[in-house]
Amino acid sequence: MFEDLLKRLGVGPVESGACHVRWIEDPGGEEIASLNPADGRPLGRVKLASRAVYDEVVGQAAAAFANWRMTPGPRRGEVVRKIGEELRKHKADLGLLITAETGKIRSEGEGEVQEMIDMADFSVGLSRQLYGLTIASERPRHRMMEQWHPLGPIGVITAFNFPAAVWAWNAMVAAVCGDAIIWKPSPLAPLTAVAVQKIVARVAEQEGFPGVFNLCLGSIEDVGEPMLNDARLPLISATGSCRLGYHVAEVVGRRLGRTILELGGNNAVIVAPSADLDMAVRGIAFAAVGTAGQRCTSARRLIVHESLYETVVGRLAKAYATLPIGNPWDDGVLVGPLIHEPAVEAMQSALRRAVEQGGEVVAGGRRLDRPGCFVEPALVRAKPGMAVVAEETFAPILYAIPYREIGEAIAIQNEVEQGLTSAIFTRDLMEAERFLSPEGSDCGIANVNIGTSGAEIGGAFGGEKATGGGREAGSDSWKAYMRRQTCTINYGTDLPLAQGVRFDV
Ligand code: UN1
Repeated sequence: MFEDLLKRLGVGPVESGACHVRWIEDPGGEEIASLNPADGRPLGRVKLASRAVYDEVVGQAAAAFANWRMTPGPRRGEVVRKIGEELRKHKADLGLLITAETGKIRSEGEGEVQEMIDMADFSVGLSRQLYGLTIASERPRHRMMEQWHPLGPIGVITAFNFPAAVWAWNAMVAAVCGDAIIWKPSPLAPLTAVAVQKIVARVAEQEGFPGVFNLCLGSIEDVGEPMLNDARLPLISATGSCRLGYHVAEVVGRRLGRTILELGGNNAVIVAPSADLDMAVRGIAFAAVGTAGQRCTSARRLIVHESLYETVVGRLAKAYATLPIGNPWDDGVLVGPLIHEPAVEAMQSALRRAVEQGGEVVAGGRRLDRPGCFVEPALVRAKPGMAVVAEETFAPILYAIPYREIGEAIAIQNEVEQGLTSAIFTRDLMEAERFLSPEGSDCGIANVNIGTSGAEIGGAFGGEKATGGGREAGSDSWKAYMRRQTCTINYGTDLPLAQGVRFDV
């Protein structure tokens, strides 16, 4: 069954992980297997790029950029529109591949492809809206304007948990902005990257723009580090852990390159006394156990008003007890496996520490006795100040903390080092507005009566503090993929200087 799926996507049993104007048959690096986290069996194999092939890919991308940057924006948008059309045709198959490789359930696998399609559509519109400004000049017969130019070939580093959508957030926007893209995907989801690249490279070639979209799957030594140090790449957009982000910021910063960082989250949901509890419980459950807690937006902390604490914890514990955990391909399953063994171990270790620090596991937490990386999502009663609660464990653990008044809830919500997403369930207008005010949530995303995960692409996505500060996808995130130029034009016959300075020679 799986072989047929790969065949329909044009992916062979052993694939190359490197593509520029054409696929590089032998990219020179070692061969890795992609494992199905639901049973540990290999889904396919991919050959990594060597250091020399990395250099070749960037060289080709730079050459393609020289032509692409002079192609009108709306024409670039047309190429992206065709990519969106192809993604639509392959939505079901790509969704299944994402499910097989990451373990996310089928509707989430397809949802991720939808997110790519949405990004293509958004970017097509954007391709006619890369607006600059006209600025009033202080000098007579002068015109000032601000315009936006393509930036260059850029590096995009993505994580396993959204192996396709996060690439699309970056690549679809960057492409209409006139950049060429070099994609370094996660080695934990290489087949999804190969399948997406097959589609995109085909369209780009048919449209006469090979080399705009490039793939370079490789090790940290051969591809990752060279990419960060490569002065040919003015921008590196990286998604992953805070640890990764500190390193990327430091290395790219040393050469004064730009970064867009989308790192960890330790996201909280506040449940206030006036909350609609049915809605809150559903919203929390999706945010905490959806994608088996492996979204950067997953809810990891629950801050509940003391008057509702027992009720909310009780209702969630009941919901957790009947969660359908199993093969993500099967209908009705809501929780698939974790990505690999180290994730299972990290979860078990965090739960052990939680108990040592005075927490109590009230639901779930065990590993299932079957092949694959299956765990029961865990709900933990926690006390304020427990050290483990401040950590982002990339697994379904939800720590429930009581609070007395809203100011205290907001302070708890803000006390972690990350600042990605946040949510409050309340029907009290003043409380909701306080949460959204400058003294409210300190996160890049703040929701009212919605959980922490599942953002739409129309908004700018990203967070503050140790989340890295980058913004991707909608709104005016495109500006990070372009360079701004301020131009002043003198159409007079005099040469007046700004600020009234006189310099007569
Ligand atoms: C991520 O986990 O890296 O808001 C991104 C969400 C998704 C994206 C998550 N649209 O949950």
